[in-house]
Amino acid sequence: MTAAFTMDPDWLCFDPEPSKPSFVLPPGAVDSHCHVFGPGEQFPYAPERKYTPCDAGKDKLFALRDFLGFDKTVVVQATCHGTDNSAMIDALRSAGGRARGVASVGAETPDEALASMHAEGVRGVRFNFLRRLVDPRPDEYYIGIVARIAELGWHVVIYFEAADLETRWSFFTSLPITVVVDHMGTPDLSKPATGPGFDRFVRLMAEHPNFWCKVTGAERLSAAGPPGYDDYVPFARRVVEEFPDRVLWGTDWPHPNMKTHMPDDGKLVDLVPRIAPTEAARRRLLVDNPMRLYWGVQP
Ligand code: 0GY
Repeated sequence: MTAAFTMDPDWLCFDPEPSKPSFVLPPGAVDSHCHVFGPGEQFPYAPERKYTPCDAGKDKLFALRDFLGFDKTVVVQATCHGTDNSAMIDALRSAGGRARGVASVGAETPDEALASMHAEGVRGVRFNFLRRLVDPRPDEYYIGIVARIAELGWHVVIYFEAADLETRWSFFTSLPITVVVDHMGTPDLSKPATGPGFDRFVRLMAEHPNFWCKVTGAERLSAAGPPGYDDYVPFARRVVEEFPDRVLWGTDWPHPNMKTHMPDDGKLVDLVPRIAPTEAARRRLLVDNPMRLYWGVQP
């Protein structure tokens, strides 16, 4: 018998009818941060999850990809599925080579499973440090996993609260592989983009060339809100300008844990020319960089 799941009472489901973006994405554009949720009856949510979402399966993800004008997607394992990567892998299998994956694995995940995920298109693991999403583990736990995935040439994606950067600095910077930071390290957008808080994050990127940044998360970081998300723009633009070869962008669909509004994904795409004002910068952000990191293709 399959499990039935009821989404959290305050859960906001993704926008079923986003607008067509005014900005036309370049050919070969990659949505480098999105997820699949279930459907729960086919891919049950993990018992240890911290939230139960609305189902948002691969068919809806691929329909959005085509509607917005993306060519490819990077599907990031969501915490509601724990370390059972089946829904994400199923999406990769259905994408005909047009998707790559970032998995969630544990110390108990055997090497054979990692190798098999590699064959399916997984190229990294995500470590989530947000207490509202996962229970914390000691640094050694992550270090052991990194040693194993390094052999596959994978990278690690880290998601953390800006307030934790100082205390985790030496751990993060000791990681001997490529590290991709989600949502610009979650800066406080009410502060200046050139102030000490965000300067610390920019210094992390500047001093550690193995660090990459997803200039994502407008909808979850912004206090200004839709449609312009004006407070997000200077932060993302700064990172794109300073590190043009180490930035990625994605929709973050289906936007887990949005409590105040659900973004229109078309309007999110329209942010791209504001954070990457030149065609060359947009090509790196949307095509060249993800193709290098996820498909091993040099521009
Ligand atoms: C995001 C952000 C969130 C959730 C997850 O895996 C997840 O559950 O990533 C969040 O709640 O901030 O990047 O999708």
